[in-house]
Amino acid sequence: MKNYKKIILVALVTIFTFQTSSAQTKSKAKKLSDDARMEWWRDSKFGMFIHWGAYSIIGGERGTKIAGGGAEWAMDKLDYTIEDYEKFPEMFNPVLFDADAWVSMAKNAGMKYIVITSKHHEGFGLWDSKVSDYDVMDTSPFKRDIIKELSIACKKQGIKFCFYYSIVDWHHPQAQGNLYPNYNISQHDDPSVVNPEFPEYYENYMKPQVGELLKNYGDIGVVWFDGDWISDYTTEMGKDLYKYIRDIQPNTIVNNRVDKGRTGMDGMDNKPGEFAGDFGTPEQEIPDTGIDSDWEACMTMNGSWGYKPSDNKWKSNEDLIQKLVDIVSKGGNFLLNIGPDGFGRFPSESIRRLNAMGEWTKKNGEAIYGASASPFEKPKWGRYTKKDNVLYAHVFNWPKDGLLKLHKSIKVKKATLLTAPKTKLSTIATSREVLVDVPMLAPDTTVSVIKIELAN
Ligand code: FHN
Repeated sequence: MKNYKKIILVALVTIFTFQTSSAQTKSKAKKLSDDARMEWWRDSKFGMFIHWGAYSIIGGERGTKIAGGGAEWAMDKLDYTIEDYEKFPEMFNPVLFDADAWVSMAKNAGMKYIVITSKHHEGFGLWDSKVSDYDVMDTSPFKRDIIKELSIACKKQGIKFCFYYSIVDWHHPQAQGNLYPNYNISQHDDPSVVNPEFPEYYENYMKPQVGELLKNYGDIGVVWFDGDWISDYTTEMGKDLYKYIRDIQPNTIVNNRVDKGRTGMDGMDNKPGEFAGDFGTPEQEIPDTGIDSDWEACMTMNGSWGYKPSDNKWKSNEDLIQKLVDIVSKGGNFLLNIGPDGFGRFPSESIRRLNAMGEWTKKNGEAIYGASASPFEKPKWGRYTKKDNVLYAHVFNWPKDGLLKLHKSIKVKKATLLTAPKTKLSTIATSREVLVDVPMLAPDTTVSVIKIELAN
């Protein structure tokens, strides 16, 4: 009997130890230098943003009304009361969700990381939160931890898993919940429109939720905050949060919206002073020139982050590929969005674009991944990227006369088409430019890449 008790005790201790060490891991990873920590992200260049939540059921429509802009703002734009809106999380049951399929679509497109909205402004969480019942496990019939499934699928397929978290919370009574619905974006910067209880939401809800996401789902590549613009949120909170995250996972990268360094909705920090955050976040825009710090442009494929079937303004494949090249030539990363529907499906228009980008990146990835910004101003015909002693000319407008004009200071050792390395292209240096003799027809109808090995 004594032995029997001992066996049970040992078994219980073992189970408990295993559970706490596997589920509640505080990373034991060695703290890397900032450059080493940022390396994978700087080299990756291309990631997938996923906006998914209860708003994905709504699709931006209510009766005859269609929400202007992003459909993930349905709660606000379509004037739902909190009580009415709660019905959507209560029916969120995306039975077609397949984490492995999502991750392989990102991977095939050439994306190296995925950032999913763990909680958007609506306040509904896609993971099993112990801090709240307003999540997929407690409120929804789905009862599958989406963050867990996606983080496992990412790990399996070698894609970095990252999460977005909204500071804004229209559902929580200590955040915007008690001001809602008479609270709109124009008031977000107004210091008189704050919830005096917001510090309690920050300390007892938001911070612990971010902690759960960092402790229970393995290595987190990036923590991507949003909603920093509300005046309830302070720079002291931002700095505290950044430290809290790095204490749990020392090598995680955090976007600049963790703090208050940007003016309004500007992408880059531009206020005087020191602010936490590792990279800037231009949204729906690409800066005109390179920027001397880390940045990532996030963008939608149509005009909405969340699923919105009425929005048919899809960017073309060519436009998206050229945007990727433009961003890389200016030293940035491209975070391209998908808004899956309420069943868990990617819109077919998005899948087509992912496939086209995959075809291009498979052939031309050498000129993208790990490449640095162009050392030259952008040429009329396209963009340059650079890697060690190699310059890549990304040609958007193929020269009609078969002569590509390179910057005059370029000293060419060898020029080839990236996709046909055996075809050597001849070059002639004149006093005004270097001419490359290229085939009359563009090898790629979107962007053709010429690889130029530089003479020392
Ligand atoms: O309001 C959000 C919006 O819905 C979306 O999530 C984007 C993505 O960067 N961020 C906010 C606006 O800046």
